[in-house]
Amino acid sequence: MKILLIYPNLNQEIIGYGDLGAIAEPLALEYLAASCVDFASEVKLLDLRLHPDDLEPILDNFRPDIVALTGYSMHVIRMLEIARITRDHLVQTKIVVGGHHATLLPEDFKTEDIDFIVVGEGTVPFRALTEMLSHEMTHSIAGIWSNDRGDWTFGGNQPTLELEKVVPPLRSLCLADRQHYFIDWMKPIALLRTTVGCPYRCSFCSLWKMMDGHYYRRDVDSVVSELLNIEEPYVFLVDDEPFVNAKRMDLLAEGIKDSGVNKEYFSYCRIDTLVKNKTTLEKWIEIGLRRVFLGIEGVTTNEMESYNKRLSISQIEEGIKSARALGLKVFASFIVSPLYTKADFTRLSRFIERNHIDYPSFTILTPLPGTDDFISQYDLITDRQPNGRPDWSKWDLQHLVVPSVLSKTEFEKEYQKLRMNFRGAYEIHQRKATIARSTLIHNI
Ligand code: B12
Ligand code: SF4
Repeated sequence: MKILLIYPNLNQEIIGYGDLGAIAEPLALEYLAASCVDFASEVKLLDLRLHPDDLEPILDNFRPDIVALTGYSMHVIRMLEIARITRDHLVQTKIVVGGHHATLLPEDFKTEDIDFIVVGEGTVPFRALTEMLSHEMTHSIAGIWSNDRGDWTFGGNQPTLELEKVVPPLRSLCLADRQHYFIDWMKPIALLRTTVGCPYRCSFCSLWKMMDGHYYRRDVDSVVSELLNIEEPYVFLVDDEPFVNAKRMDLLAEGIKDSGVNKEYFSYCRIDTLVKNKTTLEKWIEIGLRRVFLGIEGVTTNEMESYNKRLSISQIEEGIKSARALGLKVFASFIVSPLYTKADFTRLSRFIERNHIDYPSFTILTPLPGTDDFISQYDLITDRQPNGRPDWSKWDLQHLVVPSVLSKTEFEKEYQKLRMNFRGAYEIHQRKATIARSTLIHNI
C-alpha cells in the first residue's frame, strides 16, 4: 500500500503575514504518516509549496494507492483541483481529505473525485482507513464520510481524543525540505504541538468549536522527548493557547531546561495570561522564548465585546508594556472589520503608534467556517464560485468577502494604507526574511 500525502500550494504563500510570510512544516501530514506507517509499504510527502511542478510526475512515477490531502479553507478549490488531477491520472487511487475545512464543512468535498472525508483529528481514523484499505475491506469508520458512488455515509463521531496515544509526527519524511521551512526570519523552523483546543470562546474563532470547547494537554515528558528529536534551532508552538495553564508551562520549562535542549521559541499567548503569569513567561524566556503572537484583535471596548475576547483595552496596553519589559518581540495581530469607517482605520493606526508596537499584523474579519458569524453572514457573502458556494480562495483573511461600510475600493485603499503605514516596522526584519525567501525561490 503506497501512500502519498500532499500539502497544497497557492500563490498567497509568501505574501500573507505582516508582509513577510511563512512556509512552515506540514505537521498534520507528518502526524498522519506516523499513524499509518505500519500498513504502508511506502509513504511519501509532497509539499507543493516547495515543489509546485511535482504533482503529475510523482503521481505517474510513484503511483500511490492512497492520496491524502490537507488544507485550510483557502486551499479548498486547489484541493479539489488536485483530487481531479489525481483521478485523471490514477482511476483506482483512493483520495482522502481532512483538516479544518473538511471537519467544519465536509459538504465542500462531496464530489466524485473524493472517496473519504475525515472529520476532526486525523490520526486514529486515518490509521483505521489505511488498515481497512490494505485488507481490501469496506466498513464504516468513526470520523469518516465515505463515498459509495455518490452516496455519502458518515461513520459517526470520533470518541474523545486521547492525545497521549497520538504517536509523534514522522519528521524524517521531509528531511530534504526541512531546511526551507520558515516563519519570517525564523529559519529553519519546526512546529510543535503540546496542547489542542482552547478554553476561550472568541466569536470570530473556530478553534474552540473544532474541539467542542475542550482543552487537551500532552504530558511534559512526551513533549520534551519530542523536542529532543527536533533538529531545527527555531520552534513555533502551534498550541492555540499554551500559557493558559501556568503550572504546566512551568513544569514544561523546567523539563526543557533539564534536558539541555537549546532552541528559540515563538508562541501564541493571550495578553491576560501574559500579564497574569509573568514568572512563567520569565522561565520560558530563560529557556529560549523570544517572540509572542498576541491576538490583540480590537482597540475599542465595543470591538472586544463583540468578539467576546474577554480582554479590556487597559489589559492590552499593560500586556504590551509587560512583553516589552520582558524583552519579548511582539507579533501583534489586529482584526480589521468590514464595518470600519475611515475614523476606525485612523484610530487603529494611532493605537499602534501610541503603544509602540514593533510588529503589527492585520487580517480582515472573515466569517470562518465553524463560527456563528459564518452562519449568520452566509447569505451576505459576496465572492462565490459558479456553483454558488463561497469562493474559498478568498478565505486567507486578506480579502473582503462580505459587504463593508466603506465602498469596497475605499476599504481596500484604507487597508493597504494601513499596511503601508507600518512598513517601516517590518524593515528591521526584512533583510533576514528576504534571505529566507530568496533561498527558497532559488531552491524550488
Ligand atoms: C501553525 C499555523 C500557522 C503558521 C504556519 C502556517 C503554514 N501553513 O505554514 C502561520 C502562523 C504562519 C499561519 C498562517 C496562517 N494561518 Co494558520 N494556523 C496555524 C495553526 C496554529 C496550527 C496548524 C497546525 O499545524 N496544527 C497542528 C496539526 C497537527 O493540526 P491540524 O492541521 O489541525 O491537523 C490535524 C487534523 O486537522 C487532521 N487533518 C489535517 N489535515 C488532514 C488531512 C487528512 C487527509 C486527514 C485524514 C486528516 C487531516 O489531522 C491532523 C492531525 O491530527 C492553526 C490553528 C490550529 N489549532 O490548528 C492555524 C490555522 C490553520 N490558520 C489559519 C489561517 C486562516 C491562517 C492564515 C490564512 C491567516 C492570515 N492570513 O493571517 C495564514 C495563512 C498562511 C499560509 N499561507 O499558509 C486558520 C485556518 C482556518 C480555516 N478554516 O481556513 C487556523 C485554523 C486558525 C484559525 N484562525 O482558525 N498559520
Ligand atoms: S482567538 Fe485565541 S483565545 Fe480566542 S477562542 Fe480562538 S484560540 Fe482561544
